[in-house]
Amino acid sequence: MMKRKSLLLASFALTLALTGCGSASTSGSASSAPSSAPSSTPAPAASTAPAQKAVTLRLADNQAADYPTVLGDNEFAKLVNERTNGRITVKVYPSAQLGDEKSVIEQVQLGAIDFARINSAPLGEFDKQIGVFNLPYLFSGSDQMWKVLNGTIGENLLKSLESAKMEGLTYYDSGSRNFYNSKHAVVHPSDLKGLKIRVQQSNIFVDLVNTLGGSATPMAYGEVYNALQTGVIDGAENNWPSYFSTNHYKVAKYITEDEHTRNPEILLASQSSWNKLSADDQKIVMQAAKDSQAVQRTAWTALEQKGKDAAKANGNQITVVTDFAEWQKAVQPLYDKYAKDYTDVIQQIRAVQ
Ligand code: GTR
Repeated sequence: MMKRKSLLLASFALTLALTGCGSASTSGSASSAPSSAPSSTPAPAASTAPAQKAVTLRLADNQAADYPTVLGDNEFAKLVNERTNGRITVKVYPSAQLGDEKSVIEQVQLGAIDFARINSAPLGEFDKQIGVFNLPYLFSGSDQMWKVLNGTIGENLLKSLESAKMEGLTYYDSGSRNFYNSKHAVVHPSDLKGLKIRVQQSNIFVDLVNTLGGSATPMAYGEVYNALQTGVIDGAENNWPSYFSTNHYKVAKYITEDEHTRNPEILLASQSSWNKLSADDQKIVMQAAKDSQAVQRTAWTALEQKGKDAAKANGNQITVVTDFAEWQKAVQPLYDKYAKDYTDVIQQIRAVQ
């Protein structure tokens, strides 16, 4: 009796798997949405196996359609499609169409969104280890950062996202972040005193601005332009491409190249969607993500220059920092508070030359 029952159950499960109706996920109700459910068909055994079902997976990005990260996403989608002979389609949704970053992370955790390109700053609220990127002046420069990101340390940090139900695929460039405002030039850290500065939804960034004497206001990216324009905030902080492409440079004309953080962008998958892919498809997707990095980085370098040129042409006042020591000293309280969580990884990062 028992035996018969378990046989029946086994054959039911097999039918589900073969028709693609089963769900390998244990974690989210939302994973049943047809557009986000990848095929869970096991690797077919030659001729008797049915063809694997075609699936469309969704990728969220909060940047505009022509922004470097979205160009990277598109390259990733193209490579996945080509390398699966059209079986897996990745549909890219730019411009925060699927929600702001915090809400996209939550949807990814539930399996309602399959892929996302997210900045590492808000991700740090969900996965403590990845939060190491929020420490100011962590890297000595762009080249050193890329050695770290594309080496073992970077790979381990991508892996750490598994503890937050995500699968890190690759990094995209995000340059360095700088303060800008509509009031006056910021030459020294103390010039930030009294300025109301928008930050990402990240506690350490709140601490950063408050430590420097400003008043931090966490806010979703899409709301910043209006808040600057109406004077709800005095300033914000971001890299050159974002300052330019959002038109913040038109309403906050004082920018200081203090380069306080380098928060890489991360292309990631929902663990629930990931687990439904066959091992072969996981390999294809992972490699496509890594291969898409080059396109993103080339577009990045071009837009950094374009952004600077546009700010100059607009008559913006650009303060170039030559003495980073005073900025590093000013942010020391953040190390006193947070570095103990990251002692080993900070040491490893700094050892990379
Ligand atoms: C950008 C990043 C976005 C978002 C934004 C922000 O540099 O690409 O994903 O995090 O910063 O400041 O909210």
